Amino acid sequence: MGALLSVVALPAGAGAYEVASVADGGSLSGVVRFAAPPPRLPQMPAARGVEACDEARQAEALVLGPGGGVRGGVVLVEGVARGKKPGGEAVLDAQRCVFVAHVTATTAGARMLVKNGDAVLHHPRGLAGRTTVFDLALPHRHDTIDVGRRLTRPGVVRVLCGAHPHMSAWLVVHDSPYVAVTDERGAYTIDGIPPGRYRVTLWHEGYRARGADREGRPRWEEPRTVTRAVTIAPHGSARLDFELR
Ligand SMILES: [Cu+2]
Repeated sequence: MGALLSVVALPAGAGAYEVASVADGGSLSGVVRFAAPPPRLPQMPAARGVEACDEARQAEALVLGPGGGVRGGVVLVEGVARGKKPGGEAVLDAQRCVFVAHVTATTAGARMLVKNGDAVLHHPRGLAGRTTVFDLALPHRHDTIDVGRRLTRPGVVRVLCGAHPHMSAWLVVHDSPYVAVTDERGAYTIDGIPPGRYRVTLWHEGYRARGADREGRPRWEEPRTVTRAVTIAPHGSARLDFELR
């Protein structure tokens, strides 16, 4: 949390992000790969006596696709003060007692819906470090709350469920819309970037377990970050790959 906040913090004196047209924007794309034998992930604790929720599940801290592509990495282009409009609202759903998606990227102040897709009580809690950002009881299927107004600052929010200790997700809140989550192949694309030279950071939640807490949730290492520099030419297509190990 602290690490990413310092990485993505706006420079002193910079104002809030401003929407402006980007006539000559370029794109950045690449793949995040796991370049070592993957660690064994622990099982997540099962919730007791709740239908559809009571099976033990594999942790989602590291999900690899073909060729070692890492799903759920977040790529952030830093320091873009003016540029494209943030996209539509992001949605974090609870489906069959799993948060979908496990990792979501959003822009500070944008709509961010937290939903219950199940006919059981879910109780999503968002934590930025030790600060509770939201704490929602969603007792019914289709209950939906917009938490966008609570996500006004860049940073990383860990989402847990007060009813089901195996459920967890991450929201990465960026200071601009120039952010993407890698897909099942580990690939990402960010477009409409104003030409210039940027620092680009990969964030990943971390995947080495360090014991478990009282409810049986694995304790994980700190999130990983890797920062590189890239130049975006007018109408250009830049490529930037990352490796984790
Ligand atoms: Cu739940």
